[in-house]
Amino acid sequence: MKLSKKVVLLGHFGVGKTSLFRRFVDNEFSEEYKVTLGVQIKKKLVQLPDGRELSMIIWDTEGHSDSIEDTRKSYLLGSHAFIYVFDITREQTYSTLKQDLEYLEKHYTKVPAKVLGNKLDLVNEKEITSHLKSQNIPFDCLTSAKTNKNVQDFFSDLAKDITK
Ligand SMILES: Nc1nc2c(ncn2[C@@H]2O[C@H](COP(=O)(O)OP(=O)(O)OP(=O)(O)O)[C@@H](O)[C@H]2O)c(=O)[nH]1
Ligand SMILES: [Mg+2]
Repeated sequence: MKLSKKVVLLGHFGVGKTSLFRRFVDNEFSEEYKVTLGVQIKKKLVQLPDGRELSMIIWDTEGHSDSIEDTRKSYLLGSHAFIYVFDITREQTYSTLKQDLEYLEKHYTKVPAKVLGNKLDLVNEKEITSHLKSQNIPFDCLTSAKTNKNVQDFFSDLAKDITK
């Protein structure tokens, strides 16, 4: 049977959701900022280490400015994983992180949520890591959609996680 999973990119405006999506699916990047309206969906075939092939259906949603509760429920329903993206250069984009994760956990109990800090090319990795830790900001990975740093590894690990 065909293995297929829905993965949803979430997070504040301009954090790089679309850029990560384009980098992973098409290996492209643009400096130009075009706000996403609604959602765009693309499929990416991922080869798993055990030989199976996963059809990852990735939903790139429009950003939210306040709380994640503003996100349409239809984007979230039926998901197998959430990727919560924030911009490590803008504190405001992770100011609601903990409440947002609690909201997802409460309403989508069985769906894992991974937290990604993006735009790693703009900061010093050691400094930002200790800053986030000192603020108790939980994150799974730091990436740069621009340089491609950690992007492929992040999605490969996610693919393994959701097909265990
Ligand atoms: N330097 C740098 N810029 C980035 C990176 N990722 C995205 N950007 C830039 O940040 C801006 C916003 O990126 P988008 O990918 O459109 O952000 P988004 O989260 O999809 O925004 P919305 O759709 O409005 O929610 C664009 O100008 C991108 O070029 C990154 O890793 N490094
Ligand atoms: Mg977007």
